[in-house]
Amino acid sequence: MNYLTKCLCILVVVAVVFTLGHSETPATCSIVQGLPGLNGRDGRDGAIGPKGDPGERGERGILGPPGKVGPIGETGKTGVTGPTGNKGETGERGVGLPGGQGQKGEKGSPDVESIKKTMALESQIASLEKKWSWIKSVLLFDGGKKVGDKVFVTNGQKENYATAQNICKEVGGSLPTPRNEEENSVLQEIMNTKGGSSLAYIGISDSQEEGTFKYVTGENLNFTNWGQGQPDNYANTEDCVHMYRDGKWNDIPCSQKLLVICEFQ
Ligand code: MBG
Ligand code: CA
Repeated sequence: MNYLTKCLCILVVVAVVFTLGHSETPATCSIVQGLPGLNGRDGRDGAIGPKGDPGERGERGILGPPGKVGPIGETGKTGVTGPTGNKGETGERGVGLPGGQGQKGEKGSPDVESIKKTMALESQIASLEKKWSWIKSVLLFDGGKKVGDKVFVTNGQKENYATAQNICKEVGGSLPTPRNEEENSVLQEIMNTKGGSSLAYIGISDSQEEGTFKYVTGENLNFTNWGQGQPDNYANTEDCVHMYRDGKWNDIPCSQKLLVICEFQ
């Protein structure tokens, strides 16, 4: 149907409708065109089309549960040495061993004061030596006997060993200790000339240890002049030593009262 025809039909219809609305007689028309029918039902689905392009990637899902623990891996290689650690705390104070003896120092140069002191001491020593020499002369004048640097003197008393020892000590001497033949002879001489009939003690005993005779100084004997068969510790009572007229030695009881002879050195 062309455009013109369409317009014409529309006009006709409009006229008919208008006429029907104002006249009881239905109008007639040689060309009658029906009204358009109602819309038909939806057609059937078409055939499945070709697969479309993949859609855009969806958002990331929530984190799934952790998987099973895998097997232990191989031991890794030793890593590089790490940086040096911080300095540790100071340890407790140690106790050191005593150090060795140092080397001998160099000889110092004496100062004036030291020289003066030394000179004063030398002067004092010289003075004392002079005095000692004078005292020895007096001792000899009074019957003392000199041998080497020592002098034997008797006071003429007769005492037991302990008392005789104390008497000698109190005047700065000791009981006589003959250390060689010469000293023994000089002691023998003073005993025989100044002791009357009395024999004299020697500063030797084995009071500390039976059988071991020592000088009163505690020293071991470096010379002996025992008489025949002596010392015998007769009756187990003899710890002190005296001299016979012939200069030989014998052990006797310390309680015996004998001539006191002292030695000074
Ligand atoms: C004496 C001694 C004495 C003791 C005695 C033994 C005849 O000398 O003085 O000490 O040894 O002999 O017989
Ligand atoms: Ca004896």
